[in-house]
Amino acid sequence: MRGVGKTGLHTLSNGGSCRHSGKPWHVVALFALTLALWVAAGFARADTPANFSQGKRAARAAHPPGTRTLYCGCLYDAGWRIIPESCGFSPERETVRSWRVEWEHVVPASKLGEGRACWEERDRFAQCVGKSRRECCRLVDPEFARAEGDPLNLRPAVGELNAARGNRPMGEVEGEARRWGSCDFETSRAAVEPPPASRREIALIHLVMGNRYGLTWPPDQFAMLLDWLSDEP
Ligand SMILES: [Ca+2]
Repeated sequence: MRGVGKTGLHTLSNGGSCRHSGKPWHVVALFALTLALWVAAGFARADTPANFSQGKRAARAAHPPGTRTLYCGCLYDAGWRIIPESCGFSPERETVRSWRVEWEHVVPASKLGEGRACWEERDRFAQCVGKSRRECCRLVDPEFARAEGDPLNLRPAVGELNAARGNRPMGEVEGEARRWGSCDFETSRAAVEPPPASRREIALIHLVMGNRYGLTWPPDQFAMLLDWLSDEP
């Protein structure tokens, strides 16, 4: 934004010379204002990630090593590798995803795609032949691409837990099974249950994303999100 101010001032300071060319001052001022707004709009666009790759870059900057993963509260090192002793995580089935930080869509990509032509009627788009629904939406629907890359919705997660979550909604799961060491993260066929410490943030993200991209929630899920919102942070 500093650049915008500079440009605006610079343009205004040139107003004097413009006056010599016969333009009334308010035309010059209006031009300067328009230019400043145009530059500001350019800055705003540059700051808003347009897709998932740009969004991940912004998310990495917002959650550097030293912060904790969303579902298990694990720390990670400068190489974005999970430090298991920091959270009591132990993999259920060790793979490369067990130890790496991934950028989890708190509101799943399938929810962002739901109801869009690119998601529901992929065969209407020539560019989408042979592509998945998600790939198709990235190609033909810039709003989907922005939603998929919105850093607000991206949080660091243990890759294995990201995989276990899939695209299921958040919910409350019967019992207190512990599949991953002492991680308080439960799954069922219908839902996943995040730890109490993350619920308020997760609820907020759902509500803001809903507002930003016109998403709606089934009444029982909406009631649960409101309930989580009133949880202590
Ligand atoms: Ca439970």
